[in-house]
Amino acid sequence: TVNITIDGKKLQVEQGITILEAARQANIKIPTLCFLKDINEIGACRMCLVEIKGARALQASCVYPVAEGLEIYTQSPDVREARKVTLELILSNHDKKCLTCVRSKNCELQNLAEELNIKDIRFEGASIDLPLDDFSPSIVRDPNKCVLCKRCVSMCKNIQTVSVISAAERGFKSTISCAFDRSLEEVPCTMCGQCISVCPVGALREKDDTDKVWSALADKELHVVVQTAPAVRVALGEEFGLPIGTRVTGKMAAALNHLGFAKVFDTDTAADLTIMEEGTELLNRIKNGGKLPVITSCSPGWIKFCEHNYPEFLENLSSCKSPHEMFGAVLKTYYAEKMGIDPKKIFVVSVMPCTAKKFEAQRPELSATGLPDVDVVITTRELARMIKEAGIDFNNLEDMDFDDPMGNATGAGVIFGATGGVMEAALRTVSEIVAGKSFEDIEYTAVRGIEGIKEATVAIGDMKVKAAVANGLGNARKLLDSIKAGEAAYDFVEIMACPGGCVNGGGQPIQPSSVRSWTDLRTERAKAIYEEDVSLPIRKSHENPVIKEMYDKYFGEPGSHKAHEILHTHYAA
Ligand code: HC0
Ligand code: SF4
Repeated sequence: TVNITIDGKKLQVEQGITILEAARQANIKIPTLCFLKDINEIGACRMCLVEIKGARALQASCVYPVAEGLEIYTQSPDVREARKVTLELILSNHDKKCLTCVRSKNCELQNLAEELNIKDIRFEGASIDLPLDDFSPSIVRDPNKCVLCKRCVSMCKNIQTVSVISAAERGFKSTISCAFDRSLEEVPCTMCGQCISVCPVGALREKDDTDKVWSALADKELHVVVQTAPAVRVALGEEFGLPIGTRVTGKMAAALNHLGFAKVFDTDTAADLTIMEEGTELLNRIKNGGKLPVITSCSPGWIKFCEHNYPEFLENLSSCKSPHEMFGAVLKTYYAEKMGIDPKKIFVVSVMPCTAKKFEAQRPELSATGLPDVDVVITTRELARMIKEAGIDFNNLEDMDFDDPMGNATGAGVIFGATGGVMEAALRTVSEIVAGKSFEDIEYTAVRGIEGIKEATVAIGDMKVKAAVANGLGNARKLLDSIKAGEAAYDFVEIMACPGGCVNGGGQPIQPSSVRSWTDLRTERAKAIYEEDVSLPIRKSHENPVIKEMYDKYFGEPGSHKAHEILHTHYAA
């Protein structure tokens, strides 16, 4: 430890931490804008300046390490004035249309202006007037709101290793953009939306598709059904001020019911179906010398990353559609028949923690009936906006259940939302199918947690199945490179594009740096996912009565011809 003083307060702090962190431990708040722990620690924006006794100039506290005897001042007149000037300069050419900004009230710039008590902007900034990039089905970039913090650049480059956005220097017109001023639609963006999650302002946002949902709901001819992904229920509450990691499954179902959906279904049910199909596929490939490892195909950001960067692995992908796409296909076939509804009249809305799912839903490969399997995808954030727009008092809603006849999913379905969950759900089922008996010990903790790459060797009958799980595209890249180099070999690999899996998807509620730098959103939300797993009466996909009935009455066996026609697809290079 080292001894320092901050604003006269004597402190003993760990060596190696930054002044910002030391101040935080002492409950002294230093404002920041570009800083995001572990992702963007570059000291670029100069908001976090502090005065250090004996130092020649003010220093950026987010990158300045503590040292024995440092005397630090966070509120001296020089510091206060420097911060205000910096902020006013940023505000002077910012497109300040806060009233209609999607990030209003959740904007780090707006909050800073309030916290620093900015009453007037002393500088006349040249206003930037650059075109919006809204050609991507998932992501909208508004350069006029960009504060050049570079968090998105770092996320895309260092964490996701995609590197499609970077800083372009053009004097005062510096921007963050894609090479040659292309649209995100024209570069190998995976649509993961992780750049949105770290944007402090409204410069990056999802393509808002709520109007499409409202119009469908207003159309009396349509049977509008909704399904919700596993990870939405453990994050939606954050939009209504509930603590991170609060489960709101019942309130979410109630809110969707109030919004007027004919049926409220759970994507988890289709996750159970995916396990039946993917588990069967895995066993077949192992037995029949098929392509190994089988790699999961449910994360559309990962699929797109694979197509652009690792086309040699496309044959390894499971042929299963992702659960929500399977559900869409089931709703327009099995369910349509069962309920006597014309599939053309069924409108499927998916609520997903993911921006890439918007892109996925438009893929021509995902159509079992000639119609798109899923009609519209909205994110967790968009659902929250619809709930607010409808005037629903979310926090006081009485819990409701998902609707019959597709209502009950298992614990295996819900854990899909956290990294390692698809793997664990598959292992729960495959092990029992092979053994022909049921096991008590179903928690595969080796594949849980936020570590980037996890490995496990699992005995299944007399086989030893080698499994690996990667979350975040940078980790996926590492794993694939090691497989390519022959340094590692697996039978089954789970890849999720987002760090932590879907709980931390690019469509989830956005927490400011002041929260997410110090609280691990991935862990807190995943905890809630595993709580829900334990709370459910059935925790193995193959025991789900809804799924059993679907096979009995419609598909026959997992992997049947009919199952292949409806539930599987093929991503070609
Ligand atoms: Fe996921 Fe899914 S678990 S991708 O992470 O597999 O988005 O939550 O809905 O489809 O079920 C996201 C989450 C899903 C799908 C499921 C899978
Ligand atoms: Fe990069 Fe993902 Fe953002 Fe695309 S969506 S620019 S891949 S971080």
